[in-house]
Amino acid sequence: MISNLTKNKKLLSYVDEAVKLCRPLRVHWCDGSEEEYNHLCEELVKHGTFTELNEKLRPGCYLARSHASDVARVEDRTYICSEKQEDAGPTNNWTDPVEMKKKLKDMFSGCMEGRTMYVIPFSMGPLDSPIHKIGIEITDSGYVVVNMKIMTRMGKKVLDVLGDRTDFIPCMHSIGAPLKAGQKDVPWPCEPDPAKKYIVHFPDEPSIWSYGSGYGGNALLGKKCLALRLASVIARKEGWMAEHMLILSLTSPKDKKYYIAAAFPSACGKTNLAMMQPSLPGWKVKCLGDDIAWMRIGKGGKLYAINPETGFFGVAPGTSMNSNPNAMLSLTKNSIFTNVALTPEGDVWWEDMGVPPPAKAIDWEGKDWTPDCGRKAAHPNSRFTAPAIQCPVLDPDWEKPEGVPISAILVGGRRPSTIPLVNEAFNWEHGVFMGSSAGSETTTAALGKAGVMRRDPFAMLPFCGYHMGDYLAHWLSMAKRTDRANLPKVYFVNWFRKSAEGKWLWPGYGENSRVLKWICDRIEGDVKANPTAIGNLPRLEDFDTDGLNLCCNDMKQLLSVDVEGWKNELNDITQNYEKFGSKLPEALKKELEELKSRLENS
Ligand code: SAT
Ligand code: MN
Repeated sequence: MISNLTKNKKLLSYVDEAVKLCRPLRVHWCDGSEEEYNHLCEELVKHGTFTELNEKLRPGCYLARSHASDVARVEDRTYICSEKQEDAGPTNNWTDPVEMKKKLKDMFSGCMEGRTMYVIPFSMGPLDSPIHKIGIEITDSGYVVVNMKIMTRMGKKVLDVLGDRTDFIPCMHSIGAPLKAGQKDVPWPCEPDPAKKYIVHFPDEPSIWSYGSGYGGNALLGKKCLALRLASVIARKEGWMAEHMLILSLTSPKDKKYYIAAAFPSACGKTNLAMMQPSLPGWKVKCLGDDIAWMRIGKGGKLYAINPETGFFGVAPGTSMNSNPNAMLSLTKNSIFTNVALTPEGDVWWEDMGVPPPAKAIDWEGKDWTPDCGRKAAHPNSRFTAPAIQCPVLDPDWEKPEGVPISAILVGGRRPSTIPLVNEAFNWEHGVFMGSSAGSETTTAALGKAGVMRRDPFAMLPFCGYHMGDYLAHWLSMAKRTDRANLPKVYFVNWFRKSAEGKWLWPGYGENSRVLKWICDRIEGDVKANPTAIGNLPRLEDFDTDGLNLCCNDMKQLLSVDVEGWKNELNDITQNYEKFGSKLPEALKKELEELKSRLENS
């Protein structure tokens, strides 16, 4: 193999091996240029994968419709193939790595026949950051290339930084649909049989092999596979953290700036919070990232965070000028839409976009749609891919190589009952306990049943590349790496509480700035809290409800301890903890016992 972009021997021989195995028609090394991006988009239009949107309404934008079987992450087809099963732990699928590699090699054999193999050099993290990681994704999907161009630093500049280094992470991806001579192609080729899709991680190598899907986190391998599953394993070894968190900055009317990271499961509003427009006068939010935070102890012993990505892969339905104006403004141009509806004017539309539905449209499956047809126009997990630099509230420090110092960590999920609006941990260990017991109703971001409550520690259940018990121990160990006073304060938040009648109790979105304000007041030591059995809750008099149309009773319900609900919660947490067996850290057992006795005495 020769390439005019690199002389890296290990890389050239990796690509050689891949060519021998996958037998593509041709090989294209991605240089990451605008011309390349535009050319690939044109090819995708010709091929029928992309529809170009109206140049006046959505310049530089394209719509893709996936195959109906390929619409979300496939958690039950996702594997962590560590040498020892114990290292993958009870929350990950595991198969012996030798056996799995053999199976994958069989599947990848000839899998790119009739197709182009793209070689995508990419970096997670700014190339001048000490913790960037370089991956080489080999894929037969042009759609993946153009999405990777938005979501990562990609192309020649990455190879220049890589030079002769051998520490790149090989990421093999195929849609699993070889084209025989004369065979007619389809707009979204993939392996339609869910049982033949494989998203596999070999943390000991490390490497990634993904087969059969072209959608989101299954196929854009820098994101969940590298920046979370593999990075979490590397981070543990190297003493830092790879987390499923947004990063935002908040500036108070006194002009003091705070950086906050927040972990919520997929499709629970990370993008909305990350770019929120505060309803409180004088407060400003800026966005540094909406999905992933890499955090390590830095200057002065504080925890610093970087966003390893360069774009947003956000859920479209529900995104509107009301819920997230800054996301709407980020996706006005140069964006890719997947599985939303197409209007007769050549624009996109989705449910709860804040504009009336078009009289007719083409839905995400390419079928004619009218508002009364009884079907959704956009798939519930339809997405936009938008460049971060288009976000009107992007924080100027978002690419700082050393990251930004985090003052507070939020953990949350969709919890219609029991869990208060905001609850401050007593200390780091209690914060880790809160994160470890986080739960949320499942969403359509992963295939499977939506709306079922599941425990999702720190929103990392689908993304932790090793034993969850060891992961929680790693969180606890951060307290030994720096002075405790340097660690962020931890808060559990829940915007999704419902009344007995099933109505949302909290308006959410921009009003969440009221919660952030209380958190800043706590960081400053300006307000006292109400110490309860479950944590420090806001006193009603300290919580800013000015101009908020909420009845006092709702507020009380949002900020009080539901003792009966918490007793059930305890049982469920206890059951979930049993999974971790002897790997459950003693400190968390102790937290659980202490919570139990505090509740009994309350
Ligand atoms: O994994 S995806 O990138 O498809 C989205 C998510 O689940 O957060
Ligand atoms: Mn996510």
